[in-house]
Amino acid sequence: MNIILANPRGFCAGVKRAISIVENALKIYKKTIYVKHELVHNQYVINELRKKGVIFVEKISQIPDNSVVVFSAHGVSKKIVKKAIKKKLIILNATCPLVTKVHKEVSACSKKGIETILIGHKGHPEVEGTIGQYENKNGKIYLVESISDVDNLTVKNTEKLNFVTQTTLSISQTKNIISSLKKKFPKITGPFKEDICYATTNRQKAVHYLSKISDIIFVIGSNNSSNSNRLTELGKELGVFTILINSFRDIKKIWLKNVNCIGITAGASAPEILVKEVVEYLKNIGANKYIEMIKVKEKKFFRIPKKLLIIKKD
Ligand code: 0CM
Ligand code: SF4
Repeated sequence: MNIILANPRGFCAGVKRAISIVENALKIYKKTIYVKHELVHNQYVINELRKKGVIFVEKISQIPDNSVVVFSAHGVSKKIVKKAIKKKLIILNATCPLVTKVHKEVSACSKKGIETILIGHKGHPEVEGTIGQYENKNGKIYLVESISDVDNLTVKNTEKLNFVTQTTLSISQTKNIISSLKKKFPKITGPFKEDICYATTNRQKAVHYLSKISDIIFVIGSNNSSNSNRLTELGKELGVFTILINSFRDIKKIWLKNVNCIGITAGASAPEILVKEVVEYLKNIGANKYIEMIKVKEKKFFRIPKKLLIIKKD
């Protein structure tokens, strides 16, 4: 059995920034750090931060007044920001800048009274945060998840309409939904392609390569992680037995019967340590040493807020 590691895989710039914000906040504020929602959708990351005293809450009302709150990488609605201000919370915003970009677009449309269509998954926190940027009572933001949602959609004014997308969607499915939107509403405006982020795009491309050589693909990630689920879905669509696993502990030996090549990738919120553990486990049960797929260097880096910078002394 050979092991092939996808590249790129794992942590993206937005996740690294979110984790640095919380870790630096722990050092600077020296008091309990509350995080609205899971900072990133990964059980291992959340458990590690819990061990350091971080408290994760779903509602702002669960946080004592004057505390420090971090908004998760997926972003929050304007209503949530107002609630946090009302409680006099110190706000540290770990929303990924690429999500904030979409927020700004929706907010601008809301101000101009341009109705907006969001392509995304109902109930996902990023979708809730993006919908929550549209505050104009005379207009609306509509959520579509599929082509049939587009078919059933009616808007107030087909002449003034914009679309945006969730950042972690399937590239191919989104392309098809956008085509049907453009067919139904020829005047619709929107991003050049979609708002799917660089990390999601690159990890999906890597799964395409991986699928050509793998008999099985392990996607390391948690089950509430949208981008990790999209990688799993893609592997399956490409005809490879693909499974989302939290860690090596989820692997069943029976899956590896008659397997020559094991492909491994990791979602944007899954740390490299989990990849290393999977590789070690597979080597222990007889796999050869791993081969890394041609490396694509991701250069994206997002700065953390200035007030959280820790100056290192020599
Ligand atoms: O959005 P998704 O569920 O993929 O979130 P994640 O925490 O797994 O990945 C990073 C992000 C964002 C936004
Ligand atoms: Fe940002 Fe994309 Fe990472 Fe989400 S997956 S945090 S949008 S870079």
